[in-house]
Amino acid sequence: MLLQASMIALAGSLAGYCISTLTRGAISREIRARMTAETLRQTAEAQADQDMLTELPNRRNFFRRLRERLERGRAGGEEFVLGVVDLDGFKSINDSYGHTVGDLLLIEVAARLRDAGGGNGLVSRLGGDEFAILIDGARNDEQLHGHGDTIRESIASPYLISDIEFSVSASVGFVRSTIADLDETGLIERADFAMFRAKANGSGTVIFSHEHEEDLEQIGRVEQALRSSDKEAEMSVVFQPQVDIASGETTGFEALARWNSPSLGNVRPDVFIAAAERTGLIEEMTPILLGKALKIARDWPGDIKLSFNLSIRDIMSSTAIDKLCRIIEASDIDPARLEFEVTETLIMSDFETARKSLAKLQTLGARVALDDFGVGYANFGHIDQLDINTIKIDRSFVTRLADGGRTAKVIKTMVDMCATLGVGSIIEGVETEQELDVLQGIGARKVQGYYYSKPMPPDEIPAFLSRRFLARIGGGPASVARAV
Ligand code: G
Ligand code: G
Ligand code: MN
Repeated sequence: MLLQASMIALAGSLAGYCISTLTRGAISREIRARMTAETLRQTAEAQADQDMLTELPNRRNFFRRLRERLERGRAGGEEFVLGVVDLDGFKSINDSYGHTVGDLLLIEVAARLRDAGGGNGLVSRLGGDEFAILIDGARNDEQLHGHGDTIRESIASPYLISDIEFSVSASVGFVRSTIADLDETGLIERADFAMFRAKANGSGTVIFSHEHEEDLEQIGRVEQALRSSDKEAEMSVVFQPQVDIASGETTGFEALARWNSPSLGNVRPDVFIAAAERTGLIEEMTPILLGKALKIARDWPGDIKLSFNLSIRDIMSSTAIDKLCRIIEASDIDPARLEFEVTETLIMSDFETARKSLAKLQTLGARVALDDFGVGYANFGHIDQLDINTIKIDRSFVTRLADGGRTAKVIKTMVDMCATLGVGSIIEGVETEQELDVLQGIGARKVQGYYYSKPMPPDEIPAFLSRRFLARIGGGPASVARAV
């Protein structure tokens, strides 16, 4: 199934490439004429309040009108609803068919939004593929969901551009002007937040609520504490073993970040890592965490490897990746013992930059792993294009083993495919003996999960390694030599 899916993905991108090359010529001629007129208009409109591409009111204009509406509201005027509409899947059309097609699509989206926005709705372009609407008057949840559906349906019907059919979908976030006493930035932020929620859970339309306000406050507290944190003192790394199922031997550990904040206590890693990415503080954090992990791993037996997670910002800037390379070089660790984990989603945001950064790590001798494989694109083509060394099969597969079905076969297909490609595989999230038995049965190689150990502090590692060694050889004096 997976094989088939990845072949379809490959064939799809190939076909897309051919079509886009053929049509690009025709489209660019069409657009060139448009451009000449456009250039003339641009000068005239440079100071104007209009978005030049879609001819909708632009961001600046929208913010001004929003401010006016808020002031009127405060003076006892009518309440209103702010909506933010963001396209899903626009970037991939832009990337594979060119910006010309992207531009034509945006023009059409704008026209549809103008119609669907409703008679009294002011529609504007905030930038990129993000639009805003202002709807006068009070609306209940049901009405807003209905309005969101109308907008999304109008955007979702196919687009015909130079005889090719395209489709995109949209996510919508609404916020009522009465939610709190906010300025225009605060209100847009909340509509954006609702829109991102809609995008993340695939629900289409989300209305900003008081619970969302609490989430925002929590996020604000984490970001604030992170800004003023002493990362060197407050952050640490714990380690989870990776085990070879056949021999039962620990082959390495994955480093996982922990943050004990003096004001917030222990903050969940997914929460503070997301906050660090949003605020850009990850650029300061990753070198500190990597430094700590390397220093600890230096004391391990020479055959034990270290895996380390990287974020999007770590590999999207050459300054950031160069800094990490220097830290690796300055450590006493053989880079061949290091593996850096990145996710596919992260790589796809800018494939070429990601490829260059990962190649820098590999030039040093380090390895690269694709983390959480199978939940995102699951494109086996990426393994080749990026020269990936290891695939980490997402733990959701092991979780689904209990349901029976074909999950075991899907895992086996992935493991076998990795073996054929000469790529390592690690199955994540193994929690029970039963799961381990199934995995052993299908010829899985390496696993990671609570069954062997939860992430542990560094001082527990020597005892863990010697215990596992004793278990393997059945105890005895020889094992003591290995116990560090
Ligand atoms: O430990 P766990 O709850 O520990 O980790 C949650 C998430 O945070 C995982 O997706 C993991 O990949 C990520 N993560 C853990 N440590 C780090 C780190 O040092 N850097 C980055 N970028 N991500 C990390
Ligand atoms: O995204 P990444 O694979 O880096 O995430 C590692 C995360 O998985 C960490 O949060 C770690 O604590 C968690 N984890 C590791 N083993 C298991 C397991 O067996 N079960 C569950 N539920 N989580 C696990
Ligand atoms: Mn990981």
